[in-house]
Amino acid sequence: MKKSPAEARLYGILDLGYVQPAQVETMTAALCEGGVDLIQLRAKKAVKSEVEKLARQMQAVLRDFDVPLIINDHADIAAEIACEGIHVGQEDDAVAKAREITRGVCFVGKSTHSLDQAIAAQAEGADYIGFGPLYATGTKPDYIPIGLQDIAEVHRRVSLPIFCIGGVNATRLDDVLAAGARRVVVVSAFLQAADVRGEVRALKARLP
Ligand code: 3NM
Repeated sequence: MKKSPAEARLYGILDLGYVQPAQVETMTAALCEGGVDLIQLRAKKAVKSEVEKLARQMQAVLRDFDVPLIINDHADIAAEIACEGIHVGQEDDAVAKAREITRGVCFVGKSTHSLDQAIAAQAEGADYIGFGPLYATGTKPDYIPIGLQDIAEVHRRVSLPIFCIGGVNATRLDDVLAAGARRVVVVSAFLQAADVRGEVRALKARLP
C-alpha cells in the first residue's frame, strides 16, 4: 500500500535540473532507500514524451517501495501512467481540473507562497500543499523567499498536510522545525549530496 500525503514527513523531488535522465532510476532508488515518503518528478524543460518515459522508469523502481509517484504539472501524463499524485503550481491547472483529468484517482498537491494562497488552496480542495520558498533557492530562482515567520500560523489555519519547501537542508532543519514545520521537501540538498542515501536517512531521522 502506497503512503498517503498525511502519512508522509519527507518529500523528495527528482528535479531534472540536477539529475541526468540516465541517472533517474538510480536516484529514485537512492531517495527511497534513504527514506523519502513521497517522490515527485519535476522536469520543467523536458518535452512531454520524455517526462512520460522518465515517469514510467521511476514507477518501475517504485514497485519495490511504498512511495507514491507524483508528477509535476502534467495531469494528462499522471492519468496516462496511473501514478498516485499530481502537483500543480499557482499558474497551472486548478485543483479541480487536475482532479478531473486524473479521473479522481490522483491526490492533488498545490504550491503556495503565502498564508492567503495556502488558505485558498485548502478551500479549492487540494490534498496537500507546498509552502515556500522558505529560503532563496537555485531550484526556483525567480521566487522571493517567504521566511519562517508564517509557518506556525499556516499550521493553525490550514488542516491539510503542509510541506515546507525551499532551501531546506540539514543545516537549516532545526530552525525550520522550531518554526513549526512538521513536513519538509528537500531537493538540491539531496540530489547534490555525495551520499544521497545517507543524506536522506540522516535528515529523516531528525524529523518528529
Ligand atoms: N517549489 P530546494 S521552492 C520546487 O516554494 C520548489 O513552491 C518551491 O528546492 C515553492 O530544496 C522549490 O533545492 C525548490 O531549495 C526547492
